Amino acid sequence: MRTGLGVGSIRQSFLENLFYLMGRFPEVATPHDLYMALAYTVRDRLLLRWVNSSATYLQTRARTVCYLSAEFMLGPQLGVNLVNLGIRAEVAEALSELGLDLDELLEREEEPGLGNGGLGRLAACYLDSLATLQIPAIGYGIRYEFGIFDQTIEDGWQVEIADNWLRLGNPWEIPRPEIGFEVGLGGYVDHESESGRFRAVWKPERTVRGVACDTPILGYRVNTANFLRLWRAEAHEALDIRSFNQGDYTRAVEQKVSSETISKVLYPNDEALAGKRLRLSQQYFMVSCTLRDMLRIFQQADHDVRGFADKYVLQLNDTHPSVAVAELMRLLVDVHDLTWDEAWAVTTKTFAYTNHTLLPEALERWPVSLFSELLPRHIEIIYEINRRFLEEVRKRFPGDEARIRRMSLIDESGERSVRMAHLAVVASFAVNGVAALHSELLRHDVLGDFYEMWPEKFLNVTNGVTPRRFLIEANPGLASLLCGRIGNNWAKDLSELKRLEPFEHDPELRAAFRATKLDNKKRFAALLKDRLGVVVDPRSLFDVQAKRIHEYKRQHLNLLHTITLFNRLRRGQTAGITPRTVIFAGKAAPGYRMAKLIIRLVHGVAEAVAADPIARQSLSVVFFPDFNVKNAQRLYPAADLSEQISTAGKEASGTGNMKFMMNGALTIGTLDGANVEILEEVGKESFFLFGMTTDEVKRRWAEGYDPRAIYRSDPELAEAIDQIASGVFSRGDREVFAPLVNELLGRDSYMVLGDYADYVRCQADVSAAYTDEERWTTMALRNVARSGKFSSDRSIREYVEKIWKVSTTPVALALLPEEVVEIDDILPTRRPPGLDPL
Ligand code: NBG
Repeated sequence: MRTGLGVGSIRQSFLENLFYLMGRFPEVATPHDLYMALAYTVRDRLLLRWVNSSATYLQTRARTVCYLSAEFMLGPQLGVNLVNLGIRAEVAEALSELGLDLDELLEREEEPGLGNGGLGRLAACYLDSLATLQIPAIGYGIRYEFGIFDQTIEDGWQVEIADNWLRLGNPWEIPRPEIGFEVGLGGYVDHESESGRFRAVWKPERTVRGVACDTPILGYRVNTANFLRLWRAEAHEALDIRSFNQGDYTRAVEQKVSSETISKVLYPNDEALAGKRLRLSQQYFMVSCTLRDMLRIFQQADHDVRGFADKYVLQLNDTHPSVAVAELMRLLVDVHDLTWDEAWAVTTKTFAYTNHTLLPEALERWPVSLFSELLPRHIEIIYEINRRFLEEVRKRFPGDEARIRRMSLIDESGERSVRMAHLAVVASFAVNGVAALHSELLRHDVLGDFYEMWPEKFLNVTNGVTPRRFLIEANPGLASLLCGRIGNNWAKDLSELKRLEPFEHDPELRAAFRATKLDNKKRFAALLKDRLGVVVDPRSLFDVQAKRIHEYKRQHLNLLHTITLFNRLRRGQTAGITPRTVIFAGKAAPGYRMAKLIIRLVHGVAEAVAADPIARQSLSVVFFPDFNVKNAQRLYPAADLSEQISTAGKEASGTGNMKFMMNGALTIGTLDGANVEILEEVGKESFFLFGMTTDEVKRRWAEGYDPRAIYRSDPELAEAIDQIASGVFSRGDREVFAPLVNELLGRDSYMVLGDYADYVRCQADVSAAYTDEERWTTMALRNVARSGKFSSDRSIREYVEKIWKVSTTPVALALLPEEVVEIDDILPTRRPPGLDPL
């Protein structure tokens, strides 16, 4: 049978799919054919669960979470689906009976990298947890034809390669060509009066069609399969026949191409996006399709849209989808004929907003001119929301015009712009940060005025990550060690990992734990050798910084320490230095010059260290290119030390820190983001803490921070910076790193020099601890045992309780494929005939 979970049934399905879907027989099949046949085999089993989930949701009319996000960094699907279905061993056996190797097929998968970093990966972890916790949910986003670029390195510089992830087809996706919406852009608004009632009619200049592409998302060992619905842009018609008839074929083709451009490419972050018309078009495109799809599904059972917020809660993942506020108002007022007040009541019960950044330059703003040109009706709506909102502010705080200017949805200083975060806060019933410290800073700094006005709206939900992908799939060695000791309940309830603590001193466990880590390190070392030709010592301390390259994350602070070690080794000051492999991984935004320079410097330092016969005995520096989900799964399990060294107050949460911790790495970090909570869980003895606190950072700025004075007073620091400036790491070229040196000695916006001395001090503690194998083992074990809080299951439970108020809706496999033919079986009897399915 096509959905059976036994070895025989899997083997049979695999061969059938190879034959019927790929048109191959085993002897001539390519590795890609084999991968596809296997993916379809697994997908068949997901579909059974998906159909049953949809049926259950329809029947129970379940309240549903819609997670709206411009990014979902899903990563490869085959492996996690095997883990979640619980058939990895069966599949491996079925394949081996055919002479095939599961691991080789897993390697073939191109990952959907539809995100930049933490924010997009968080959305993917949350989908996994929502399904695992059996919560009815839909993820909504954009199906970018090109996701985040692939990174290669040439002469130490990052070179971006287009991520053509769909080239070989995507077996996980089910296109739904009949679920689609025309999305308007540009044009003007007619104001008509219809039997005494004012009515705005938007006459868009052009329309683009958004078509649904669905990916099933299965929970861990449950029957719940939710889905991610991504919108793909299509030209309105294949070709504009009128232009064609007039002989202007090229114009017709151009229009088709420009419409389809909307979902063409994911924007890399950290670039100046404010003026990018295409980016705003993407955001609106995603939002309009999503809201209309939700209304469509809603109206299958209910006719009064005033009840919309009872059926749905819509979580805004950062401000990227926040134009949804204006779009929902437009749909309710202009299309569904609600009054403004009725529509606003629905809107403010529907939305909740998560903020993911404190960096002022990352808070989205759109020039009013661009906004009005692209979305003329929406700017009117935003002005009206603003007018009513500011009236309320004036009532609460009479005479405080400075406050009005600060809080307005429109920034009037300089070029007028729409403040998307303010729009999101005003319309949402809940606003949350992503770690305790971050939420606190939102309340008192970034959104302080709003907190004063509506303290009850503000809350915290600390981020989490899915242990299914980042522990079970990524680190099978550690996972099976854990199962041997404490059973396997932790996979669903990660707080159970603390049951490991009573065994902390058990020599057998400790030895096995160390052996697993060494094994992972050896495997990673082999990968480095294979890919980069670099040889590293698996017994050395694997000191890893893996995340987007950004000045606030301070990869250059790590480099200054590395250079310091290099200099000490060359001088023969070897006392207390433990052999180390310093590993960097991460992408720089293509337009972010300083970040690219930092990558160049990593390579320069790596080269200098490798060339030095003394230093290279105890130090090596590696840049591991193309950090994506697949590579991340290889790297976390091999790490001993996790670098979380952002300037305090800059990193909203971090989630890599949690993935490292789960895999038994110790953190060296500042009191920033979720590091604060990691420290709270593991205690000072199992965490390497250094650096200024948020308050100290503020105070130092206020006192007049002077990086040059620090440079002058610290000879080792001065030596390192002088070497960078004088070409030691650039084969004598004194120009190339000048911008970096000038920034550090000039403004030093992220206080790299201010934290240098304490960081170097702390790294010496790390070396000492690593030399003491028993001490290190205790610390590392404790990190694993206390990582339970950082499961995304815990985060999702908090969202459910504090914000979403949705219920668990278990799914039974009541419908088996042959019965599904009777479509009536899965439809609620109340449902009028002829309506679209979910
Ligand atoms: C990022 C933060 C991280 C955080 C993730 C997920 C953005 C805008 N923010 O610290 O920088 O872990 O969001 O919340 O990408």
